[in-house]
Amino acid sequence: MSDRKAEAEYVAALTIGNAKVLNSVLADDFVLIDVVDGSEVPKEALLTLVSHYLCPYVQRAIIVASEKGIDLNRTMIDLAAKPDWFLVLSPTGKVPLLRVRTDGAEHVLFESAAICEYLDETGPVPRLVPEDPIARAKDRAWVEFASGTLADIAGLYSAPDRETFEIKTDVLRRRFAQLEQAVALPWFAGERFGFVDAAFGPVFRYLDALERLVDLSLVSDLASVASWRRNLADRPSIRLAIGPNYVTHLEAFLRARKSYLGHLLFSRIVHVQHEGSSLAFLSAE
Ligand SMILES: N[C@@H](CCC(=O)N[C@@H](CS)C(=O)NCC(=O)O)C(=O)O
Repeated sequence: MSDRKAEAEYVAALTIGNAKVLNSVLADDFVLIDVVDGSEVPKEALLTLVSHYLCPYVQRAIIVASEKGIDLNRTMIDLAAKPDWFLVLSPTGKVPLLRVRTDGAEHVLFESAAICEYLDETGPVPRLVPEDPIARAKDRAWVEFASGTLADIAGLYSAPDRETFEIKTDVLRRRFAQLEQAVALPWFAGERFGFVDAAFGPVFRYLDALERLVDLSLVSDLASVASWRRNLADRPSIRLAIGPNYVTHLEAFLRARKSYLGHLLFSRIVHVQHEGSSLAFLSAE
């Protein structure tokens, strides 16, 4: 190996925090990054996650990368005005996408499950996915369960009327009761943090935001789920998977829904006329 390549690989490995993986995928013409002052930025990053700041599926990929010690570059897009380059790259029009530059070529991975598996397989050991086929199959199934839970949460905050809202609340209550039977603690599968934990971190974040706005009591009498939720909230990879304004943005997103929830929250806003201007307060109700 030439001195130049060895040095470059060393620097790139430092930057990515994962020498084993990235050394094997570096092409001869890769760009160096100054890890000390960050002054040189690569023309094309090795791993770039195309993201949206609120997306729970994006968070899964960020959590897995963080657990594996892999740095991801991020490109945020506005899902309400998707850029043309994104529509060309993404077969589904959804985030996350992972752009992987390897051997001078670029690959675009889509679907959070595929992205998480790629990061887990190419990152350093230990693997987050269990070796045992039964444990692995269970993990996959519960990750799907997490996606179903996110869909039900979306159903709840989008419910057009009280009846649908209550049906969705019951559906979610049943889902969390099922989890109570399945969770091992301290993590979903016991001592090993895995994909199911990465998938439920963002689910509980939604729940935190919803519960700050309305009293749903979805998990109040579920001791194991409550304990797991606390463990997830404290896990650095989960805490750091969101930006500083995430909570404000998420609450604004939920409040702005043209839905029963939006109506419920809006009706709790008391408008007061004061010296010709209208002031809005959240009622204590
Ligand atoms: N099954 C996909 C779901 C991803 C997903 O639903 N992403 C949402 C944002 S959280 C999205 O991009 N929505 C844009 C759209 O549907 O147009 C995955 O796991 O990656």
